Amino acid sequence: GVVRQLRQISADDTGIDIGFRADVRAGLSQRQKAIPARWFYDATGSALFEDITALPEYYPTRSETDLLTRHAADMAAAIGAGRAVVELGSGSSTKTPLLLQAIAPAAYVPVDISGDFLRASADALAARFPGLPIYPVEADFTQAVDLPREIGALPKLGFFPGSTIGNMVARTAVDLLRGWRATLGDGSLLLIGVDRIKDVAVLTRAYDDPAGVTAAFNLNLLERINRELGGTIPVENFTHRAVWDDTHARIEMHLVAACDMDFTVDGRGYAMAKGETIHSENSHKYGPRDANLLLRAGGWTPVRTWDDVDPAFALILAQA
Ligand code: AVJ
Repeated sequence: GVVRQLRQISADDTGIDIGFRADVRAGLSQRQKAIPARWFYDATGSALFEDITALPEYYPTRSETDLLTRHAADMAAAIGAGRAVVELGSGSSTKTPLLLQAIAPAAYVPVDISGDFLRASADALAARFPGLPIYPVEADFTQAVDLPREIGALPKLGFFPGSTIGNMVARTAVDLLRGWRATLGDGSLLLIGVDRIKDVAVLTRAYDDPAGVTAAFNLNLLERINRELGGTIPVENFTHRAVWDDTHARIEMHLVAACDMDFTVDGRGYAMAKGETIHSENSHKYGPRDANLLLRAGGWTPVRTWDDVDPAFALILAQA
């Protein structure tokens, strides 16, 4: 394949820096401190997430890969050939070859906030799929993304694997789905991965693994703040916590202060008391009706669901 020039659309380096700074400043000033999960993914965070996907306890990647492998022919029949596949938050694109191989697309557009990862994975895919035009776009997929003009006339398939939608509260998820409905246009399809509600012990282990990889992933957010925003956060005084919140049907990750402390970020002072937390991630889980309702609210009609049962995870195909 041919990798066309990398496009930076909604976010240049300065934009990302300004967004990070603003989110950290606002988030640390709240009563319940909170930082949006998208800031996990600097180079170190993206690499740590790849390590997470290889953990025996982190089932979503295995379950989803399984579904893509077992139902490839069925998915290909439902999706059809000749579409432009637009992958939202492509990361290292490990599941993408399975999809591309199955459906014979006309073009591939990986969209990711991390330019380095994007470049490396686009190059790897180009080698594997000769003749497939690849148009990488470096952008924050939660913002409006302009698609490359070259794929304008093609029917689109949005691909949003990994249950990344679960990072968003319902209102934000609906806004995002509606935005993609507008961007991808009439006649488009969306293939989206959603993690199911399941046994709390299975869920909790997936987000608090004994090897401590998820803890390192969570703590890297503080390291990143120190590195990029000149922070003085004593990272060694924080611990990782992952808990199931049944009311919201989500795993919450927090960074817990192990003692009273003061620190500065970007010249501003903050204080935390022992036991106080920074809420760093939500990972919502969905029953079948929950997921379908969310998609409908976002302007998409579910047409097919492929369910894995052990541990439960689903890929849903929806049409615009
Ligand atoms: C990339 C958002 C799907 O919520 O399961 C993994 C991120 N956080 N372990 C998830 C994550 C902790 C992951 N998503």
